[in-house]
Amino acid sequence: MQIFILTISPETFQGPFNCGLFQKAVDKGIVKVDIRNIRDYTHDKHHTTDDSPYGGGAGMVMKPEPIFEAVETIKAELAQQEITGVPVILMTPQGQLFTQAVAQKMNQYENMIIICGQYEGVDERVREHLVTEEISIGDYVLSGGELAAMVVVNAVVRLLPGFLGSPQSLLSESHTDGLLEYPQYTRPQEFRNWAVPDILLSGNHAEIAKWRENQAIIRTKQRRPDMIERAN
Ligand code: 6GU
Repeated sequence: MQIFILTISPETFQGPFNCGLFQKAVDKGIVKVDIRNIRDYTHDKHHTTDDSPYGGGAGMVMKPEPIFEAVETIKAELAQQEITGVPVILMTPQGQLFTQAVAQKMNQYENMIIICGQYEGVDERVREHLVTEEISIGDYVLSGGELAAMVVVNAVVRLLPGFLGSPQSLLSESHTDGLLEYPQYTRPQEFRNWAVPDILLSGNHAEIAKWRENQAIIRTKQRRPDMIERAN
């Protein structure tokens, strides 16, 4: 998978993409991340990426020209490798809510371009004529789309084959089947007088599976009744 990220703040991405499992995935060639500075696609002396809104009002709006030029440059590079139809995703609090189902859909993309919105937003012509999807990570406002892009990229990339040591863990984790995950325990069997549930030590795999399913349902009912309504 190849992910292009357009941002006015490329430094922000240094931490999350350069350590741990993500770095390993890059080293293994599972994912390639190409972070590009939108400023590099400006042509004025001050490398202007934003301007005040027409009609007045507070804040700044991202200008369309550098964003179009950045996306068109990447598309032209990809077209040389006969790659076309690349999704262009805008990170914005106005977008579709990002869920595990959306992560699974995006996990199928071979290539994608992610634009990190900033300030009060981006010029509407970017949404109308360049972007194919808009994504929000939740009902709150961040100062920029960068953190949201990191969240999305992490959730999508960890689903790629070869990312996780034991891919079976993807099957039982929270949100995959519309439920929260059951409680997990590891050694020691007794810690400060708190014991691991007997059933987990029984070796009876059918009973353990039943217990876990039950726990997942109880837990989801208690914490996320909204999810129970949607689960079957
Ligand atoms: Cl994608 N961007 C910003 N700026 N704020 C957000 C968001 C995105 N998703 C939730 N809040």
